[in-house]
Amino acid sequence: MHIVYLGIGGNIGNKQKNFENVYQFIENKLGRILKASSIYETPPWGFQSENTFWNSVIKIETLDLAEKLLEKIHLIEEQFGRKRYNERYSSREIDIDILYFDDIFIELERLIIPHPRIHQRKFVLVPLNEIATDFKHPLLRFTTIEMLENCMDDSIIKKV
Ligand code: PH2
Ligand code: MG
Ligand code: MG
Repeated sequence: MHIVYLGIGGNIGNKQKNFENVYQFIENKLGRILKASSIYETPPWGFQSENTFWNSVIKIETLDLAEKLLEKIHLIEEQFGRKRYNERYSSREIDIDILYFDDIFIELERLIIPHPRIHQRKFVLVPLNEIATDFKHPLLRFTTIEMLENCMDDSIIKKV
């Protein structure tokens, strides 16, 4: 079994309904959810949009290897109506990002683990800190709480 932390986000469509459904999709297709953070309302990070995000972080166990997991994640995102565009960031119904996969390090063209921007984003660190405060980033060697305390992101993050 592999232990994986996933970041979940979405800022368009029916966020309430999408978040109600996405956990069941994850359990059916990816693996058992061991922990789930609260859901937070967060301002768009890195791009402009009128639509605020909902974000959460979960911990799952899975038998899949990372690339297989990513393929399955893309299928789930598509089922929520997600379209992929060329822009760097755009609004989306559901985005599922692999934050950590055990304590491995992968750098492929379309998949980098640990996710390269965990430490810059409060919308990841705040929910991650709820379920994995002492987890040590395998490359940066900082725990979640240490990264949160040093994070320059001034976004206002509040529980839904
Ligand atoms: N995801 C992004 C870019 N910006 N901002 C927030 N608040 N939440 C996100 O999930 C998010 C974002 C790229 O995936
Ligand atoms: Mg993302
Ligand atoms: Mg993504």
